[in-house]
Amino acid sequence: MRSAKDFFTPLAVGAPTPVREVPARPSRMIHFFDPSNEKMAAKVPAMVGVSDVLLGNLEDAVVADKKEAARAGLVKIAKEVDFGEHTQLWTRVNALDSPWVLDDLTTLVTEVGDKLDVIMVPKVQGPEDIHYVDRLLAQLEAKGGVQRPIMIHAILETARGMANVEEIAGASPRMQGISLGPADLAADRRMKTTRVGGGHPGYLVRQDPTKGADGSPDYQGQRTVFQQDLWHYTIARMVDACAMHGIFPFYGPFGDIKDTVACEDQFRNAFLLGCVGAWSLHPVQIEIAKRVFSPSAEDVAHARRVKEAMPDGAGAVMIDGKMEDDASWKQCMVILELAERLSANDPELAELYAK
Ligand code: 1VU
Ligand code: MG
Repeated sequence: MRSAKDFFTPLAVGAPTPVREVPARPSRMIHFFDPSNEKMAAKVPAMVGVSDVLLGNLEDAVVADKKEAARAGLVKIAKEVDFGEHTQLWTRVNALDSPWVLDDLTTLVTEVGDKLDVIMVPKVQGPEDIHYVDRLLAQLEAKGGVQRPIMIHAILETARGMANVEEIAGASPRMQGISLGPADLAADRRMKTTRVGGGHPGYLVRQDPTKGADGSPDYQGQRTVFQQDLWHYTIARMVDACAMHGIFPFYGPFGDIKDTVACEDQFRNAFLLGCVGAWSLHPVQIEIAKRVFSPSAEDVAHARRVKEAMPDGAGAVMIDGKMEDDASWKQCMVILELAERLSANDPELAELYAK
């Protein structure tokens, strides 16, 4: 890690100065599209203003003989589409050990660097991966005359990356956030699942047996089972690492596109634990993420009541039979800040929260 003294010094002469605070732009959904898929690419202009983030994916899900078409397609889209004030353009480049990533970074940064907000780097193993991309981006930004620093988003999808998550989060002032990549992580950990995110019916706890007529446990009797969350530990640890370094945590993909109910549950668990958004793989998931990662009108109204009752956030008051104090006031401020940030971009939410 660089010394504190030179942490914010550009890593190449002529590169833009790194930011001291990560831009907190609404990023409730990172919507993935394959720029080599003409149908998907054609839908991008209409998704501006609908999705907070549009991400041109170059990595997994794009087959090897489409890698160059995807890269070229993304350059074309970045040049031709006006993403406006409210939608960010991100990309996911190929993995650092792949033959494509150098061309991905070189082409994108020098040709459309000023249009790109964030570069998502997959399969990050440790801070050394971020240091490599950090220096390379600075060199390319200088070469391409890019005016503002492009941020880095790491995907947490290896056991080693997980073990190094705190160091990854703090590896560079370019770090914007981290996403949990449950499918690759499950494989790398040798978990015995075959899904892309979400729960598993086999991961459960079971109620104790009731007693039979003779007083002994009835092991074969009816017992309630509770499905547990496979991802709780991972998300919670990622959230702490991100919060500690002032960057943003995200849940990743939910592969069962038709199961919008379970997708909403997975997204909400992530939201409640501190994530700011999730990936959307299909247009149907954009609305789910928008709903889940925007605080509810009830929570916003409650937070306002607490703020009105304790304007300076000190002391203790009773509201609806519950004690509110400095700590619950701080939670309310988190909700209110998010509501204000989202309403600034979204008149419907502004109206909802004004009621
Ligand atoms: O109505 P049309 O035929 O004109 O269009 C289809 C389809 O092309 C379009 N569509 C999309 N448009 C923009 N962005 C998208 N992500 C997107 N997905 C589909 O919508 C219309 C209806 O589509 P559909 O319901 O018939 O769905 P398909 O069977 O065409 O596609 C489903 C999949 C899941 C294959 C598709 O949505 C997709 O490829 N999504 C992105 C997958 C991805 O990016 N995977 C990598 C990230 S996940 C990861 O790395 C770990 C597992
Ligand atoms: Mg992956």
